[in-house]
Amino acid sequence: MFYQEELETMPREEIEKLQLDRVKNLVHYVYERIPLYKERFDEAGVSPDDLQTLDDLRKFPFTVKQDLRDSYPFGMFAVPIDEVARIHCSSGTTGTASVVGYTEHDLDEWGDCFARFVRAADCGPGSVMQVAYGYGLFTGGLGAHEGGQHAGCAMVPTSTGNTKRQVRLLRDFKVEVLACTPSYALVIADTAKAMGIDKSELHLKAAILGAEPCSEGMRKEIEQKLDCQVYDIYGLSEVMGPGVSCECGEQHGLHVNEDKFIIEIVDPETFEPLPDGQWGEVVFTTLTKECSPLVRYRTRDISRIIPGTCPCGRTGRRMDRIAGRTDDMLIIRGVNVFPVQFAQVISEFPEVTSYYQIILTLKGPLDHVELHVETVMDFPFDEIRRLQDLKKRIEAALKENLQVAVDVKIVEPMTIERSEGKAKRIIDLRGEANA
Ligand code: DLL
Repeated sequence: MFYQEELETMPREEIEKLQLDRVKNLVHYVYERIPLYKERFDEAGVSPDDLQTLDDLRKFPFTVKQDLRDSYPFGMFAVPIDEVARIHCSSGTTGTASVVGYTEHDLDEWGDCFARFVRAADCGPGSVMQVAYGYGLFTGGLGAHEGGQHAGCAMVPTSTGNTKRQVRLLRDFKVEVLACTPSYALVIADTAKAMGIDKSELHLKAAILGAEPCSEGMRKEIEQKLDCQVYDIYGLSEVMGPGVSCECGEQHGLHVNEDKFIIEIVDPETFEPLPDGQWGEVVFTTLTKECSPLVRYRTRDISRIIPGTCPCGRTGRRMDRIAGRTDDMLIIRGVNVFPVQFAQVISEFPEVTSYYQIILTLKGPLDHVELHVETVMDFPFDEIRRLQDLKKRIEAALKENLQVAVDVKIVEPMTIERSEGKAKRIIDLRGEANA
């Protein structure tokens, strides 16, 4: 099902023509309205008039998170405050937050972006949609809410928390579409089971999950436990919020809303653009945003463009699921690994749950990595031999798949912290040892 079929299935040449028209306007718009861009373009020796083809965008400098922080709070707003309808902040836990503003028009476009994927999940008028992302400065709650509303759903704004009530409402309201983080979806599924509510009592068709990585194993587990299809949705506050891209029913890559964003993949070290198919850092340029437009924003997320077209008919190119963030990458004895790769390995072991934590410490000059995994309820935790055997097998699988030596610690069921929002997977204690 489409929401804006003409835009979603627009032939490539037309999308590119639309992008070119819009990006030409954008570079003039930001040059005239945002001092930082004027300064940066002048420094780089480029003028808005230098943008004549889409490839010319490469001549323009990148924007990074620090630019937003340095402009705190409203230095990068392109409109006066009386035109701002809403303000969100990034979820960053350290440093100054980056502040993002939206005009009424920006909010409307955001709702459209998300609504396309509610419809892609075959939900719309007649569907009840429960939003268990946090409502507030985080863009998940209100972003999904507006998206569902645009798609015509009856909205249930539960926000996070009170998980038993979430489960009861899912059942009683015959909710068809759930929006939350993958880790919270799992908590909801496990809570339903603990409450004795069988998945057959729920009416879920779709779960639109994002804001954090979800391994294929975790997706399957959620689909199986909630008996619905899981759609991976991506976005980030700086660029808009959820709905920059999302999967369709094919579950093979996330269609970028290319009428509203230009995606580039660049080499994370040289920042040179990479061809389709190659993994690198994702960079976005916003094409229609009025309040907080961005030129070539470096996201630090790692993905690639999946070559080829999608059988669903959507022509927006697909980005692959996020493999990690450049700042999340662990270098373990010289080998680069992303936390989500651990998740993929442990999902092969039915004896353990999807909850895990990576503890980083220093042993002398070297990084030491401990992976905590939790056994499922019916695993005989008292049988030392079985525990040791399991530990050995997981360690061997990690060694084989990721080429890294990891110390696996198996912990009792329900001891790893549950998350209602983004799960905290990495505990880095290396700084503390130095302090
Ligand atoms: O997490 C927006 C969002 C809300 C997206 C709800 C999807 C659903 P931030 O808090 O600014 O915004 O965090 C953005 O989260 O750069 C990625 O590293 C990560 N992220 C978001 N979606 C995904 C995803 C929201 N589907 C940062 N898979 C991004 C993996 C994701 N990582």
